[in-house]
Amino acid sequence: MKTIIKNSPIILLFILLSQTGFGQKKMAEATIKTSIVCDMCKTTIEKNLIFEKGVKEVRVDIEKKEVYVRFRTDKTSIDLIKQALVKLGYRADDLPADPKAHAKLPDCCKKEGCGKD
Ligand SMILES: [Cu+2]
Repeated sequence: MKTIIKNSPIILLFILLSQTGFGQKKMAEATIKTSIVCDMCKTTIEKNLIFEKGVKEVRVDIEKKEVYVRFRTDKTSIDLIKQALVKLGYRADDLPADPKAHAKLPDCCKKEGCGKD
């Protein structure tokens, strides 16, 4: 009995933490409009964005010009992911591509507004 009373604040704390979702992997997903046109763009984004902290899944739809991401909300945010996309040289919703990063893209990705609009 003594130990139960002694431990009860800890048990209570655990119940409280589990209810507030502390320590749980909170996932979110988002679709970002971007400025891709070719397979190279798709590869660049998929290969790089997946290494961003907290990003669990990246899918690029060339036809729709969209990037789908699934990520942990305790590790990153949609804004950080958009910034990462901008730094890769692509537009992310209303954020324009980083000009320096865009200049470094493969030639095919600089044509016809690929990387721009
Ligand atoms: Cu491209």
